[in-house]
Amino acid sequence: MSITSFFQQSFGVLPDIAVRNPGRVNLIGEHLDYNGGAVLPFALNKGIDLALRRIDAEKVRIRSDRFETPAVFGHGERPEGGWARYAYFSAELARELGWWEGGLEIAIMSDLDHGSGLSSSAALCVATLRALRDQAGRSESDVDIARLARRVENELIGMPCGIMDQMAVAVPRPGQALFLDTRSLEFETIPLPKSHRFITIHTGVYRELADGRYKERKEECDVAKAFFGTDDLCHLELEKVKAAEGLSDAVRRRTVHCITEHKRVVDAAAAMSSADMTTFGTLMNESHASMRDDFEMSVPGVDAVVETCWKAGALGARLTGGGFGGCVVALVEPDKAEALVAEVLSQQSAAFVVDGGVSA
Ligand code: GAF
Repeated sequence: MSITSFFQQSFGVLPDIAVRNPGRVNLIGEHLDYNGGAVLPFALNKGIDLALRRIDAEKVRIRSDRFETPAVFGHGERPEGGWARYAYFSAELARELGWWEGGLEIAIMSDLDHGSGLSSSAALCVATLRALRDQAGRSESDVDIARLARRVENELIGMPCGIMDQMAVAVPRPGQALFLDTRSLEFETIPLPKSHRFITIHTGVYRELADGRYKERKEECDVAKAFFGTDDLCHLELEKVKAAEGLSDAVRRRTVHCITEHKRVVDAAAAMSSADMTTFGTLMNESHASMRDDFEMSVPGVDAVVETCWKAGALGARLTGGGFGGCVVALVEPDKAEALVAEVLSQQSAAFVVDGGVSA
């Protein structure tokens, strides 16, 4: 069913506007987007469709094809849970900015599983803001939209994330990677190579405690920032960090990850631009080791999937996203893809493929 038909089925009229927004997978550069580093996510073919219409009643009514019960909010509410609050808070921020008044009907269709680590929440915030921007005929850029979507997460949802996910779902087209400097928001888009496939596999390890542990890592990075007197851990000198006295071992290792991971991202973007996918894969593997040992954001179930990918002939495989569960992304030659997937699924009964990695 199209999003327009779903809207009509839900609310009995046609929408004013409909938009589609992709999800993302990060290829390399984890937990760098609040530490001054570069990241390299790509936009998926899967995503969120959203349609909306302005109404007179001062209500925001939201329907999703994923949930039976519609959500209805008045203005100024602070819902503490639930999928619909991402769209609601984004709409409320846009209302405070003067983009619309009255009420809204919003319909959402998604082929991104919520909680699968493909940035469904960033995609929902960006889609809502984009639809409201376009409907109001405003001139904010996609980068402005990404900044606002991050404000929704930080200020209204209470998730202290960086800006990678919002930029990754707002800027590149599906099949493009985004080489992003998270300090300046300067970016370059790089087409994914046609010669290889990036396969995204959910490990079956769900990230129930992820938000708490994400915050814990962020706080450790804040300790390092205070210690070194900088907001930018990624550009510190490695030797200076290793030799610094008075820093706890854990905080030192978090900082080491930021420095080495940032360099890997820069090298990986260069490798992808020059079609050197062997080097790219090696950097992915080194990234996983750094996330496992220095940033300590992996868990045994994730390591097991990554190791199975390595054994099954992946050029590279690593945890992707916020960590403590979620997805693994593997780089493979197309003729090895099927066997790799079969091997992972036979070893890990809870794992499943979320994106088969059709090249650009
Ligand atoms: C989550 C966050 F939302 C991002 O900002 C980023 O920090 C990522 O984890 C880790 O790289 O997706």
